[in-house]
Amino acid sequence: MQTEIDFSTDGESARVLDDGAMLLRGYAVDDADLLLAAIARISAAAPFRHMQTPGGQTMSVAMTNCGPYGWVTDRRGYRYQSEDPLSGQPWPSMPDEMLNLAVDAAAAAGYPSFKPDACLINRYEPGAKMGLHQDRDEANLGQPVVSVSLGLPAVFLWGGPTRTSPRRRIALHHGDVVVWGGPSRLYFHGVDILAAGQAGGMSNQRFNLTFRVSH
Ligand code: MD6
Ligand code: FE
Repeated sequence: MQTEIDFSTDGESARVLDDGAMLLRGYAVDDADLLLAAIARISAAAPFRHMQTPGGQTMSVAMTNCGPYGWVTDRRGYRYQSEDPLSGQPWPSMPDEMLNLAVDAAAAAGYPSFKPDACLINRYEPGAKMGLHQDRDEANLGQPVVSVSLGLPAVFLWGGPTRTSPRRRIALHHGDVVVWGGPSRLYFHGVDILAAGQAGGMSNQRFNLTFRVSH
């Protein structure tokens, strides 16, 4: 079951999506240019690539990572590892501007001791999407995930505890931050097919940074 897209940009800056989950509208807007410059540096060292799912599908979203650990998927499964499989080298370090933003956003959402050791960087081009999934590859599910959206708006599909739970459609814009943990930490979610356009000084791209405590 799906409802209307929830644009709710009518002045509110933070809203609770569910118990433990909060949307901080525009929280990262002032840092966006710094974050985009950091993404350019990181992806020069660890390029965006389309990974394979364990089932053998190529993902439409291109990914890279920074920080001590990076999330990867291939025929062997989903996992975190400290080396980029393309180069065998450690992932680029997590820039202070990224780390500080994630820590501050987590604190603003009620998670004061968030110390991420992994940042997955997703790049969407028009037509890309992310199927419904849970984030469950982290050893410590007591810690939240902090998610930062940059560039084109996307429709985030926010579900519930089971794959068939009703889903809300929530527009995520340039600079929006979602923080979730607690009772909704394992809620199913995804991203609908990205439409072409321009936002945040970029054409036809959306980046999403997800910060996690992987170990
Ligand atoms: C995205 N985000 O927004 C995909 N997962 O492109 C996620 O899958 C996600 O935003 C866990 C927590 C926050 C997220
Ligand atoms: Fe996710």
